[in-house]
Amino acid sequence: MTRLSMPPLLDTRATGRLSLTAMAGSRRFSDGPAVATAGFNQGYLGPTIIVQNGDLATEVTNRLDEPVSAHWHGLLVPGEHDGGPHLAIAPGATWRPEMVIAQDPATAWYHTHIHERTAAQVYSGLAGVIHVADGRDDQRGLPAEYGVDDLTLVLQDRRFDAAGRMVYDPSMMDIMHGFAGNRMLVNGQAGATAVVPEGIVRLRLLNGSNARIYTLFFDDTRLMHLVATDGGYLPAPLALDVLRLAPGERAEILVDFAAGGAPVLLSDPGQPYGVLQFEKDPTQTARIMRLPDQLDGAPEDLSGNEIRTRQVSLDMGIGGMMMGGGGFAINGRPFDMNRVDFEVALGSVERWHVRSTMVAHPFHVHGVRFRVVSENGGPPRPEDTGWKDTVLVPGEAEILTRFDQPASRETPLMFHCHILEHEDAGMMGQFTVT
Ligand SMILES: [Cu+2]
Repeated sequence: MTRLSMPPLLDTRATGRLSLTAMAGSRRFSDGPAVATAGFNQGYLGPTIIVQNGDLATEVTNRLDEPVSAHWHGLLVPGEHDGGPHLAIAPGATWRPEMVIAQDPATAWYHTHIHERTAAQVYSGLAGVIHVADGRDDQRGLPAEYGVDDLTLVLQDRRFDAAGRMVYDPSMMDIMHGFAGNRMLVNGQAGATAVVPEGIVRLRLLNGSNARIYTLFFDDTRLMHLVATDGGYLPAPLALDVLRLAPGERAEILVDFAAGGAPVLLSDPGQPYGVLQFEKDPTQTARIMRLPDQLDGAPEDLSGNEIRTRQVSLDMGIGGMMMGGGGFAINGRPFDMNRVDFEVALGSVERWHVRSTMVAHPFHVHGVRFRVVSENGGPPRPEDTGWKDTVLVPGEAEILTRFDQPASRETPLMFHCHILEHEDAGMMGQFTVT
């Protein structure tokens, strides 16, 4: 049995400083030959960064031979610190945003975001997890010991060829559907087992896949108690037997391992496949033995405060094709670095009506957290009832958000499909906040 390991911790709380270096690596996944990879501060993926509210003096150095960026997906920071495609770091250069963190505790993440290169670069390993912590999880009754009862799990499917080599060679069909793998990696490891104490364990799940949507469940039907969505805690744990997680989304769940055997986390109830095997360590006493009754207060209800409604059509195929480009577009227009699509008033609340074409697209907005007010005309799924920054739009969804982070024409904020092949092909737009 190979024990699943966590990404190394990079705790910024004592220093207020964050230093990352994008670098090339080489890695063998299970028994295959070594392949070229990339990572932050290591050869594949990056450390788990812990931040708290306050100043964060950041430097990101690029030691690769092509431009990369560091987008903080889920951090509420202005456009000039967001790390989107306008903030490319040239080979050999260092980017130094003086950031201020001011938000509720959450599981966020970071990844490169260079237009037309995001899919390949993230696939190669340029991604990692961020914990925004406020030091109050003991009071909430939440497990918080990293790698012991608080596991960070980066879910990524990867494609391996017959020789066991990890490959990224998207065909036209792969771009249409998003690039899917034939093997699951968790924290960059294939076939590893997560060892847990016999009690309540917190799983911070990140869907860091390019395109795969997971519908997670346990083989022994044990429940997953959702405690946090992308942007923060729910008011109270929400018991789920299945949990859907689209690319870019995070979910924090509590799982009770006190009773029963060694469960397997699976995906897709119709055609199940294994995501992660668990094993209990009976010598380890769990710190938390019961679920908390309450977490933080209810997320703010923004309804009635919106000053305008916008339509966002996620176009592909015929609809997008008529407007030129490869058919991938938003509101008929493929992404253009030099075009600002929306101008939003700083501090205002807007309702965005988002519509998917052809397939369900995961929709992400930078620099905000939003509430989902409806999905296909009905109430949102349980997974979408908290603060979100990415939501899977099966047909249509309405979101409400307040725009509190400024963004200029030089460094606007992005909104896009988080199927990375779609994003790179043009299903992205940008907005200013002034
Ligand atoms: Cu898409």
